[in-house]
Amino acid sequence: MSINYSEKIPNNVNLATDRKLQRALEHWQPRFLDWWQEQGPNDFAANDVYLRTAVGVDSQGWASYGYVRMPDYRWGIFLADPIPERTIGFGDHYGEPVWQQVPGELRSQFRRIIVTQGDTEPASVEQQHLLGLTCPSLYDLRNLFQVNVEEGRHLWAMVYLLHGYFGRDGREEAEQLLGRHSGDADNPRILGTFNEPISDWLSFFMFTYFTDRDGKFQLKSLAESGFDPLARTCRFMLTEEAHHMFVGETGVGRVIRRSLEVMNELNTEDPEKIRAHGAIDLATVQRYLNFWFTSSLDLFGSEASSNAASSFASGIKGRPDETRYEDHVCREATFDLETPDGTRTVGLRNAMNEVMRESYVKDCEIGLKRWNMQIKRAGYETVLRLPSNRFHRSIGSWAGLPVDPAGNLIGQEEYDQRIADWLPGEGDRTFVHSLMQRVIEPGKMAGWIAPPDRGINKLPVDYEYVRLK
Ligand code: BYC
Repeated sequence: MSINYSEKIPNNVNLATDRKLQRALEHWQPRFLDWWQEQGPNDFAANDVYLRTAVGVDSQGWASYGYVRMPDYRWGIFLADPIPERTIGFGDHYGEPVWQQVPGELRSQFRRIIVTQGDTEPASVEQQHLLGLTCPSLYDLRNLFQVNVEEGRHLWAMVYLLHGYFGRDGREEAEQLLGRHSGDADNPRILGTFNEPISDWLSFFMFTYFTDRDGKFQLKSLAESGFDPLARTCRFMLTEEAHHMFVGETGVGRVIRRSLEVMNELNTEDPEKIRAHGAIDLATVQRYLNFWFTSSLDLFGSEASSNAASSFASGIKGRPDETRYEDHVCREATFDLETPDGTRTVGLRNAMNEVMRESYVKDCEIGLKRWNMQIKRAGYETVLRLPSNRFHRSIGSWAGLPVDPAGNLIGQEEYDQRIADWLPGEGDRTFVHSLMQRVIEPGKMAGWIAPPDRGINKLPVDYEYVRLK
């Protein structure tokens, strides 16, 4: 289905044929733009940015590139093409035709999940609100803005579903998506990680590596949904999401490469000397990694969850890549959970959050292997590690317990003494912030990060990706 760009809201859902929905969304559009102006990267509203915009929903050639001022970006509603005669792939309704409307009895559960998904999108734009002011290069500045405008579009994707399928309740929820704010003491975003500040670029790269990857897994599981418009929306969002994780993986990789260059140059592994030379030592990289990885683990919810069981049973949310499993009903199967009180056997349906978390952890390891290879090739023995999924948790049975990164339960006193070795502390943040000086000459990089291997869309690295003048 092609995208119609002649309408106020670009779309491939035949919006013009549903006047009521079109009016409701056109009413929401100026509110979105007001929110973007207040909470988005507004210092750059007048600048041309080299951005990609979706022009189709095929995996091949789906985007076009060109200079756009961000407030003029064509945020729209794009669903992947329907799969003919698609059936529900899991749970109690396995094999039945997918739903084109939300079944009445599942309305509030679907709404809750769509609102939770929708809430993360503007939250991340709010978290990154000021990062543009300290960009390490024009290339990175452009990538930040690309991520921001696409998170804005993902908000549109969820708002379309709320307006189109949930009546007045949906419209009210869509308003509230612009009313909650990341880190707001009175009206925060729903999930923990999305209230954490992202005020430096190392955090941004960790966030796009680890937290956007939670997005990948949650979207994959919703792409399995029995509610077909949700499944199709998420399938297309995944196409855009891949670049966000690329920004994270290459961003962290470039920070490491620069540290290794400085280590070689000075012939030292001493963090103080590396810092004094303006690069980020690997121990600090590990602490930032520990923070964002564990915070992102919380985003999967509790290990044993009746919500997860009921979402799976009723066809709302499957497992990522559901087809790779043999049993799609999972009525009898069980799962052994390691809890602080020992092994606990629960029904597999109740353990779906943990099943997803396990797949997520495996996927996280891929980038670590690449980063560690870089370190090894440079001749160093340091190995970056994902901490245990029991460490530094705020959700689930390990929440709030004094566990070390290897997963051992230790005394609270020892934990408090050693936590500064494991998570970024005040000193780390002050140091990392001190490096965040803006570099805007095309092709130049801040001293704490190596240049990327290549530019965007086959352009050179020194292309003027953002016109600041
Ligand atoms: N923080 O039974 P439980 C993305 C709540 S990222 C705070 O343990 P359940 C993106 C939970 O909501 C992907 N609260 O788990 C990335 C529930 O509250 P209610 C986002 C939490 O229900 C980067 C209660 O605890 N998408 O797209 O299975 C940039 C009991 O929950 C947290 C989704 O998450 C937490 N970490 O929930 C931009 C998909 N964890 O309802 C974008 C939609 C749990 O009792 N969400 N709670 O008040 C879901 O599928 C599910 O709601 C959860 C797990 C994955 C969150």
